[in-house]
Amino acid sequence: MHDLDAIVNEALALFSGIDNADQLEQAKARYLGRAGALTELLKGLGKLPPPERPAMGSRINAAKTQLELALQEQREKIQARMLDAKLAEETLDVTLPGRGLGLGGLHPVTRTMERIEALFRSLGFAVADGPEIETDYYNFTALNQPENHPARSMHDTFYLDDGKHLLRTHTSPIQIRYMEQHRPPIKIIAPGRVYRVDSDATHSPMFHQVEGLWIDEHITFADLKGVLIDFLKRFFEREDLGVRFRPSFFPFTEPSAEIDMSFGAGWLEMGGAGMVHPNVLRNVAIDSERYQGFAFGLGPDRLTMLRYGVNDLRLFFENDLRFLKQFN
Ligand code: 2NL
Repeated sequence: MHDLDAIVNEALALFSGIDNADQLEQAKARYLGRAGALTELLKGLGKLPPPERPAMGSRINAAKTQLELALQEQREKIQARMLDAKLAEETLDVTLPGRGLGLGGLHPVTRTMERIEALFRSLGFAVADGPEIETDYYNFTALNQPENHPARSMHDTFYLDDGKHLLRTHTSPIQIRYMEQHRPPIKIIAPGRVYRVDSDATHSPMFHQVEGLWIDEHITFADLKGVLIDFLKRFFEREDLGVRFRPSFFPFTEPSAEIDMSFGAGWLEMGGAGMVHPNVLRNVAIDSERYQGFAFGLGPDRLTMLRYGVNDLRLFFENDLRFLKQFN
């Protein structure tokens, strides 16, 4: 029957030209739907002479099956094309380098602080801590610093508005507090931030200090020298390092000395030290006839500048990543 072949050929041609799933289903309806061309043919079977009906019926059913198969094939083609397009659009180059984890690093002064703590721990020192906001008593009075000492002036020290508190100007108050709470032997370092009214290429209003204290029945100036020379040699990894103790004065030590280190042609001041003044021991109720010891103060910012060759202290506190990245 020409009619049937024509319909099938027309449908096959139509289906194969469609690349959209919705349009394909609409096209299907035109042949296999309720009022579709093949459906109409089936409905017309009754008008044929009875002997012709079975053969025509099976031909129409075969045509239906053929169209269903063609439709399924076209559906799969459309789906495959859509998947290809999607994959092309969402291309991922797995060979590109990763974005990295964006890890941070330790500040150079923090590295120095940790190094100082590790070195003194290896010499048997414990590490003590305390508040940055202090009272006049712990910062000055307990340290035998006279009432009229220039360091106490508002010109040199940051005072809080309450008139009672100040920002500690050294970490000595940590050690006073520790001595109030512990009896000798006492062997500690006190690292931390300190504050003074001062600001230029070599002074920052906030800077760092590490003080140390060793009190026992028989600690002498020789112990002071031994500990500090050993520390400086190990910190700078220089066995031939020159260290010099130059007579000086601090209200809280007697005798007192500045600690110098040979650097190239000359000497550089690294900190101060001395035997703890008997008045300071008396203030924390330690028997100064039975016990004695030494104390020292070092500048970790200065130590960091020398170790890494940094010439301006302010670079440490500007937090410019171009600077900080060089240490990690
Ligand atoms: C310096 C000088 C020094 C001390 C700090 C101290 C602490 C107590 C008792 C006695 Cl609790 N002394 N500390 C002693 C001598 C010097 O620091 O130039 N620091 C950067």
